[in-house]
Amino acid sequence: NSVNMYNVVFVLGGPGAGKGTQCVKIVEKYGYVHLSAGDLLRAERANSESKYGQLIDKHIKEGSIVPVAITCALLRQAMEKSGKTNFLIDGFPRNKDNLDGWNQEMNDVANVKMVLFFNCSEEVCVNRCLERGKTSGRTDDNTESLKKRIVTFNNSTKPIIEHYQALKLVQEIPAEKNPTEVFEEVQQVFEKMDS
Ligand code: UP5
Ligand code: MG
Repeated sequence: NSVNMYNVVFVLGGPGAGKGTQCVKIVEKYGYVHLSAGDLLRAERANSESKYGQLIDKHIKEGSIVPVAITCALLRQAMEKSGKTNFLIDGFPRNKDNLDGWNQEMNDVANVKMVLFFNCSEEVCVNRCLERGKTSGRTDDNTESLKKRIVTFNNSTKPIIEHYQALKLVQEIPAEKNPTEVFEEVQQVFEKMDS
């Protein structure tokens, strides 16, 4: 029987809010497995055997959202392969399609314990991504893609955060200070959670 095999913390926030940066710190201190949906999609795009490469490439450049069947399958595979039970799922679910698909596929095996929301102004988000774009090689760290990523976050992802707020699952973290200071707040949330 596999009921609630997995514990999941969703990690959300605008592009460049610091999701990935903070997840690394959480892994170091609390021993979760970090799965970035964006990283999994980029790896899938890079796999020449994949039939989804072009589709993923287009969505990433356009800042739009890949169909949930693809993303959720990548997440589930990574979860199963890890052999672990506690996961930080970074950058997912981003829209209603993601949320519905996740619930359909994962409700029986995964328990969403909390949603961390890194709250960061558009201006700071965009500046961080543009700075990173000088060296990241990411096809979406440019002004044009960033405009679209911000629109998608505001229109599609914010309602998902609100959905989880109504379920009292959201922990909102101010994300504009330096990474160490942001992590101070993150730790407070995790200490509360474990006690
Ligand atoms: N930085 C981080 N924290 C800082 C701080 N406190 N102070 C100063 N600088 C800070 O950080 C971004 C940059 O800012 C880095 O240079 C970092 O050093 C610095 P990072 O930790 O990488 O932020 P993060 O929130 O992870 O930013 P990311 O760009 O990864 O966010 P996105 O949500 O835009 O990207 P993601 O990879 O999740 O998704 C990319 C695309 O994939 C999406 O647009 C979409 O097209 C697709 N996608 C889906 O379709 N479905 C999914 O489920 C997921 C993704
Ligand atoms: Mg990231």
